Amino acid sequence: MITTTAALALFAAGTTTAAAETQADEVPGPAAAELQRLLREHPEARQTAPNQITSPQGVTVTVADEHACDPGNFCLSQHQNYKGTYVDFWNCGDYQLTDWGMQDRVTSVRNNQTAGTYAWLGNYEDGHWITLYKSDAPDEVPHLGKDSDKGDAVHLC
Ligand SMILES: [Ca+2]
Repeated sequence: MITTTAALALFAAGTTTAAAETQADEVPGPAAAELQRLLREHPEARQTAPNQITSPQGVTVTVADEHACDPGNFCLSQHQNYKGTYVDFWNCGDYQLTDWGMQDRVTSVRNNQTAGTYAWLGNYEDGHWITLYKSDAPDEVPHLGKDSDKGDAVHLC
C-alpha cells in the first residue's frame, strides 16, 4: 500500500509532483513537519486529510486557519476566535497535550460534547495542577486571556 509516510516523505523532500504541490499549497512547511512528527510518535494514527491526522485514542490534530467544532467534540485552538492549529477530542479520558503538539499553545476552547458533559483544561506549575478552564457542554471561550498558552492536559467526562 502507499503509506501516508511515503507521501509525506515525498512532500518533505520538496519534489515537484502534482501530489506534493497540492499538499504544499495546503500545508505550510512547519505544519507538515509537525504532522510528520506526530505520526512518528503515534503509530496508531493515520493521516485523514492533507492537513490532518486522526488517532483512535479519540484525537484529531488539524493544521488550518479555522474550523467548526463538530458535535460531540471538545476542541482546542491555537489562536483566539478558534483559529490556527486545533486539536479535537471525542472520547472520555485524560490527555497530555504534549502528546498532541499543543502544550502551552491553547488560546481558545469549545466544549461541544453531549450536553452536560464535563471538560477541564489544566496547567501544571510548581508541582500542582491549576485549572485554566472547566465547563459543562455546551460552552466556548474565544480567548482564555491570561490563561492562554499555558494548558498542559485535558480531562473529559
Ligand atoms: Ca503549561
